[in-house]
Amino acid sequence: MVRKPSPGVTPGVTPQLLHRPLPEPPAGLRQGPLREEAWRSPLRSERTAALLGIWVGIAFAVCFVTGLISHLIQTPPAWFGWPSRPVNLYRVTQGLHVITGFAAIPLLLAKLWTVYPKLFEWPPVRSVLHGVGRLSLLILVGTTLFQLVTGVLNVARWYTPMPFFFTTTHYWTAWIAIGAILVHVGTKLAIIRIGLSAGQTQPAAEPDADTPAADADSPEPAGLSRRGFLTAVAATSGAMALTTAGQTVPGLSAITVFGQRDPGLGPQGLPVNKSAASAGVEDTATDPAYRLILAGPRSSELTLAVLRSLPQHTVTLPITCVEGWSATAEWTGVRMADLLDMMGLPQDAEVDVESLQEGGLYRASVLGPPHSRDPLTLLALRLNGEDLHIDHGYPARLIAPNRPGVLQTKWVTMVRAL
Ligand SMILES: Nc1nc2c(c(=O)[nH]1)N[C@H]1C(S)=C(S)[C@@H](COP(=O)(O)O)O[C@H]1N2
Ligand SMILES: [Mo]
Repeated sequence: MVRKPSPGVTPGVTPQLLHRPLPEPPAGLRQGPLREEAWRSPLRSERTAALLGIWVGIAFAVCFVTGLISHLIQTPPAWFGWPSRPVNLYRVTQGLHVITGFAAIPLLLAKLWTVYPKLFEWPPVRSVLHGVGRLSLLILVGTTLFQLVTGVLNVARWYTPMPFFFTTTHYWTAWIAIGAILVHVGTKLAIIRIGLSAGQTQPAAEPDADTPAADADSPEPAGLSRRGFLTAVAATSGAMALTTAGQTVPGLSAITVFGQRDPGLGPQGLPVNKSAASAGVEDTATDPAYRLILAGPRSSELTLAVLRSLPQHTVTLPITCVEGWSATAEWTGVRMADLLDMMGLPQDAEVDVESLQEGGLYRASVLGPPHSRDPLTLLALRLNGEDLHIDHGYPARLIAPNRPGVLQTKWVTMVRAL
């Protein structure tokens, strides 16, 4: 569509250049997939594309928001606060993140299948503007596929194909992807509206009926109907969601295929991501010389025996890994608020909780309000009625409500005022 210039305004040179039709390439090139009649599957209707687009768009929106929440919790800017209750909130947001991500895979693939003949559009480039539009689709397709592939690789803990730091890359690519999605939806609004109304204008949209189908662009196919196709895609997506959810939704673990952890499997009935051996803390964690160092206005060093003699509290809290698995357990230990008291710190102090681990991204975590003062936040010594297994952080680990697993520091040896 060429816009009429408003009176008195000379249209700029640039818009003219952008819209000017380019010469058609030689017709002899119109071979194979570029032939006029090469793509005729009536399943690829505008309505199918619009509906799949809406579904995959919803999945990506949920993924984006929940991913952003997880990112903000882990690297909180000054304006951001995350509550310590409800204790399962992060479990829900991060569970949704991973489940909708997996559910989006068949949706995105189906969507790409319905539109990929457009790759072979003729002429390939009609104008400069058309060319830019086509290039922008590369960004859309590239980033959305990239997010799903890297997300799955991270859940599978397979880092070989990712020669970059997953977390940062996945985060920034999400912004590009969501931007590309918004631009795409903006440019397609008119087509989406037509595609969606096409199905509503004709009442007899029964796929098996003899009457021609509702879509304007092509007749109902003899084989798989459009409704059948959409049902199959939705069912596949639902199956992906259900077989992923078992790592966090109790009762679904029997049908888990894509979850990497079974919430009930592992020492003391709880999965382990980082073992004591891989963290290099087997010797220091079992050393009788172990001390918990409290470094604040009042500093002290506590032996394990002293820690055990302090008032003990038992809480039921989940470990919720950013990778989507979660499992609830019963933890017993010393309240962090009591330790802050001993250190001479106010209830809303911010502290660094450091482990015996010498390197590694998750060797320490910052604990601030409201989690630091929450009575459910413990330096746990026991798990499900036994001393902590060494892989769960013996002799002492942090457990706080509504907090990502990466911030539940194991093998804690120091609480330091910040
Ligand atoms: N010191 C230390 N603590 C750590 C980690 C780590 O790598 N080092 N990993 C964290 C991650 S990613 C998770 S999900 C939880 C898992 O706790 P669990 O092994 O007891 O289930 O521990 C957290 N605590
Ligand atoms: Mo984790």
